[in-house]
Amino acid sequence: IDADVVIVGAGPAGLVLGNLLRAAGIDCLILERRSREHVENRARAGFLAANSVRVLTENGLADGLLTNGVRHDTCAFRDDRAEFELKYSELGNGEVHTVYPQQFLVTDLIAEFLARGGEIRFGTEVSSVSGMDATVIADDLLLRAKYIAGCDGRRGISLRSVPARVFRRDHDISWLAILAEAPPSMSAIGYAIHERGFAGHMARTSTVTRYYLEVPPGEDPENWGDDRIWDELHVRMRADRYGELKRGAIIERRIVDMASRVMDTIQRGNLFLAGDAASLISPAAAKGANLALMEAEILAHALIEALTETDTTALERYSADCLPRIWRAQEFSLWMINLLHGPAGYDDEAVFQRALRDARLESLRVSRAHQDFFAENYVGV
Ligand code: RFL
Repeated sequence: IDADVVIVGAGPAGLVLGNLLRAAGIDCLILERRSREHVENRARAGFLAANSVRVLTENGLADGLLTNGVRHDTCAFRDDRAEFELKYSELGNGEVHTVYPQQFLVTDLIAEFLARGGEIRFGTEVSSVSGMDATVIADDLLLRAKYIAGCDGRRGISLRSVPARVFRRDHDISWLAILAEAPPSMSAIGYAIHERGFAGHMARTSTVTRYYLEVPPGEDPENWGDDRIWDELHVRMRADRYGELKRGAIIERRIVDMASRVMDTIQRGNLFLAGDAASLISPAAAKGANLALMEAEILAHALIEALTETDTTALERYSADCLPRIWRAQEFSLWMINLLHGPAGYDDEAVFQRALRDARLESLRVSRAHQDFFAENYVGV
């Protein structure tokens, strides 16, 4: 045996799992194909839901987050009729987000995992995993474990070793995900619905802001120079009416396709999937990293019971525990997609869909019950 638990992937899922296992004294090894520097600089998510902050705080993983994270409690919706804000800390369950860029969290989690005596092999690519005999092949080396956690993300290898019914939906919507070296332009999360397509604004730090622009599927990000991006954001965010955008250098532009994937089981023998390997969710509701943390916590408790009390009940029902939560997040994410987008064109179907979207937005503007529903699902998992 090389380790009780081998974890494939040092993203949020694998690192939270590893830290919780180390806190219980379990011997575990993380295999990561990228370098430490690469994963510590990979900017992705930023919005941590209340449950994620609880998981991190309860397990001694929140020092950086509590010092440098920023509380976020309001979002604003704009369309050609009006702008309205929802202060979700006063709606639903009264929860808020904490904005803490994912690369900072990953950096903290790596340091803490190593401090807890864990081992990470960076630059180590796993080419196959088997849940039936609990083995991993990494860089031509065969490693044996009692359990394997597949936390290797959306394009990882682990999910291919779990025979499952796979439900996949491509929403035929793409976003250009932009990181700008510019302070946030508004205090709220901004969602702009526009006939030219959706635009979004999300604070990251006092000097970096994430923006999104809906673009045609298959678009080449290189078609979007800095000026074109800012001009398009200006139009869609209706900056003339609601306030100028603070411009700066664009430091990242990439295409993110709205897609969902759910597998009807996320375990096979002694292999368990967590995070994007277990399910893929569109970024429309910012749920991906939060689901990863939720699953990592559930899996950690189940593995600890199995390894320290030889009780495998929780492990056996791992999929059954996670899947209803995954489906709820998927459902809300699709609801957000339908709130923020409408097809272009003037045929009956396109006009009909946009009218439904406008009605949905109007209902959110005027109905307290609808706002409570939104807040509960937006910040909850
Ligand atoms: P990760 O973070 O992808 O980590 C997987 C790790 O596995 C490694 N790996 C392998 N290692 C060894 N051998 C192999 N064969 C391997 N194959 C892969 C990879 O190098 C990597 O280090 O998955 P994890 O841990 O499941 O975490 C998931 C989150 O990263 C993801 O859900 C979020 O980033 C999604 N997401 C967002 N989620 C939110 O909750 N809120 C947000 O605001 C948000 N914004 C975003 C996002 C994702 C984005 N992109 C680029 C996909 C914004 C963007 C632009």
